[in-house]
Amino acid sequence: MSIIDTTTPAVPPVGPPAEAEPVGDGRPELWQAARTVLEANWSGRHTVPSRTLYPHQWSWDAAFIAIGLARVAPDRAWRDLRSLFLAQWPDGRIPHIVFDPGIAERDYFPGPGFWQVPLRRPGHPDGTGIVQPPAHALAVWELYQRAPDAAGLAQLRWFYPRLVAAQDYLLGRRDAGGGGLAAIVHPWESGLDNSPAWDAALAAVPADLRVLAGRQRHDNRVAAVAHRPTDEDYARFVALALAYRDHDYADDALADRHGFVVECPTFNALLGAAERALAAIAGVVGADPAGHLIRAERITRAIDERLWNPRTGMYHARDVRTGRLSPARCVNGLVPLILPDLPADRVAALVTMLGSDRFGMSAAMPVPSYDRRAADFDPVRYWRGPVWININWLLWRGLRAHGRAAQAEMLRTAMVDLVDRSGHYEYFHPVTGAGVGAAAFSWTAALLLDLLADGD
Ligand code: 9WN
Repeated sequence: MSIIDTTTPAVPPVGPPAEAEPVGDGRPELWQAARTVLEANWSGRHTVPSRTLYPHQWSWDAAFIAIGLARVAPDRAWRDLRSLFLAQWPDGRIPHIVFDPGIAERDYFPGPGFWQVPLRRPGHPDGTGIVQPPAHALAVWELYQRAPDAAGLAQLRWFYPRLVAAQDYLLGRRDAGGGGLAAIVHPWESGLDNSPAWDAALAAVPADLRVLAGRQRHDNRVAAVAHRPTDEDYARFVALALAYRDHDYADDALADRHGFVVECPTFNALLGAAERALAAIAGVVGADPAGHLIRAERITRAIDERLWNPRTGMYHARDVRTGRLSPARCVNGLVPLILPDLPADRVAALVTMLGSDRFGMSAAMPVPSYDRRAADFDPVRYWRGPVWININWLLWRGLRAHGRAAQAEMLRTAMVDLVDRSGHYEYFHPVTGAGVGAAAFSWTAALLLDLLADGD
């Protein structure tokens, strides 16, 4: 079967609340506000993360959005995820952005003209040539569980081979280190784009500002300069994307020729979680779950062997080119908690780290993106300190997976309170809780629906 399919089922609106809908954990206004954000961010083809800052469809955003939409409009959620998978490459990769042809090139940089993906065909949406964390199998399984009807089963059958192809790509062509993990070739692939986790590896990439000449950053025009990556880092981002593009998005000999080849703990934890979700999906669609479970166990083992630092008591990104672990203590090193087969001593260490003064999880504040004690902790620059709801949602699921019910509930409540107080922002100041980045941000609204429904 071809993995490319251009059928477009009808698109149901989010619409008014259904009779059976949860009431939103006693906060109906917050529930309704989240629904309104998602309705406003529907472009007609897919949900955009933000109308101003991110006017196309993003890959891991689509997964988190589907998890929330599943609570109020499962048909819309399926449609949204399909829009992403229609841009899947023949080699299985899912582009990190699917472009809306109705949005002008100047309204997002780097747009389709920059990426020049050699895949254009009628009815096939344009995307980029890089990926984002593989959260989609998890979303598909969540979605089916919320609506396990005949239509849901048909969707599972449609998604299963495509999800398998995406995993095969990551575990095959992207195993640049040969240790059973997927490597990312660009910080944008991590989803935690500007994290200090990449600083050591990025230091080897020249920050040549000339690469920005004749190119206009869009982010700095709609968001505060102090919140966004510096021009030096942006020059590195652009140079890396150009280098990968100019090798035709090929993945051979990456460690020898590409400037950034890194194994991220969060990316790989989601890769392992995806295999577990695929095992569950396989069980429903009549495929064999065994291979997925074997792969899931292997990934957990590889994360533990390659990314654990016994001195810090947490996981760190590994630079495949040098073999070194990043010295930075970043939140991506705590997300492997979502893996149910993580060894008990590792779970205990990660939970201790979450509660330590470095991350300071409390009833008053979810977990920041970076070590609060680090000299370069920055409460407003993105991924270098602020609080993100998607990462905290994963940590919440991880705490639950390991029987830490009280801490999980504390984290859930802290997230709900934060958004109630400050709004559906892209991210939050880790001390004051003020909203930062884009307002009316889709995954914050979507995951809020899931968190509120869970409270019901
Ligand atoms: C680049 C859309 C995306 C998120 C990423 C976040 C940010 C893009 C950007 O926005 O990245 O992909 O322009 O900064 O870092 O996690 O998926 O919400």
